[in-house]
Amino acid sequence: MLQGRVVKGIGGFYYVRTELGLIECKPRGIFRKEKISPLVGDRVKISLIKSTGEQGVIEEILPRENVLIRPSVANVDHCVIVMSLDNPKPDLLLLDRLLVMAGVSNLNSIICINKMDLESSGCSTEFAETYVSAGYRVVRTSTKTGQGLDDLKDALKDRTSVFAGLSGVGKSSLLNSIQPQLQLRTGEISDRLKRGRHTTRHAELLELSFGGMVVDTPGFSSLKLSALKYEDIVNMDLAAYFPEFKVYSGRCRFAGCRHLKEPGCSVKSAVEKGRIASWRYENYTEIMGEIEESRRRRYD
Ligand SMILES: Nc1nc2c(ncn2[C@@H]2O[C@H](COP(=O)(O)OP(=O)(O)O)[C@@H](O)[C@H]2O)c(=O)[nH]1
Ligand SMILES: [Mg+2]
Ligand SMILES: [Zn+2]
Repeated sequence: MLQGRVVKGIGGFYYVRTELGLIECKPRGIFRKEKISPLVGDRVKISLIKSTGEQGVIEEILPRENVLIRPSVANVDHCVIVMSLDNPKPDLLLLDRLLVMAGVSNLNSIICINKMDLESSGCSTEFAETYVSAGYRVVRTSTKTGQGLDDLKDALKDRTSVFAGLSGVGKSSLLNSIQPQLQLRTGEISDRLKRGRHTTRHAELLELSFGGMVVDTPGFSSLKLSALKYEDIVNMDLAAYFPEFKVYSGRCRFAGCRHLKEPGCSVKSAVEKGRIASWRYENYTEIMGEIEESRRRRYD
């Protein structure tokens, strides 16, 4: 049997990239009976239909490493969270929220600070260093000057990537810059308009010429993962998604310290001493509140 990867699905057909090229497939009937459908990104085993040799049947879906709901795609290696220095200004709460969401799902994140050509004060340095020392890969790019595009390519190479970030930060422009053939539309408010018209957007995996795949819906700002919900994070565990808290959290006076109002909290004193960036801590408390709020809504 031939192995391949589903790169798109249209009207009940799935297009599977194999060593023999792109093959149009139908899923086996058993999948429908069991209410399982293949997803873009699935690794599958297919058999060829002898009469044509160009069509196939999906016989087996290999176990999924993860599944994103929005966009609907399986087996993503990492999430590229894009923000811009200006137009729009960085939304650090959104960034930290996305980092938590991705972390909870065992999805790596890289942070891309775009529109570096708009930098005047060197303000991106402190910002970048904070995330680098927390253990994230940070690339700084500009589609106008070409800065950092090789770094970004290097981060995308041989992986399956999904882009996230506010509309207007330059996600489509970045993809076009590293692969001009993509010709994605840029500078539009079309994401919202499209959604308003209820146009169904099927995710598609685009192949990068230098190796790697990227999900073609670079227009959403929230990640949704099927297996886990935001409110499933146990309060205490949220700190695990703020890697730079770790060296301090073991030294809090109370085991199970949530680093909020507890006395003798080492995380809080690290914030006071400037060893943890204050916005990271503020976002931690904000996200903690959001988790509690959504849990309350669920159980009330
Ligand atoms: N100054 C500057 N503008 C950029 C850069 N990258 C993208 N833009 C502009 O930002 C706007 C939004 O870009 P787009 O790629 O559509 O953003 P998306 O909504 O995240 O896909 C467009 O007008 C782009 O020309 C950059 O590096 N520097
Ligand atoms: Mg776009
Ligand atoms: Zn503490």
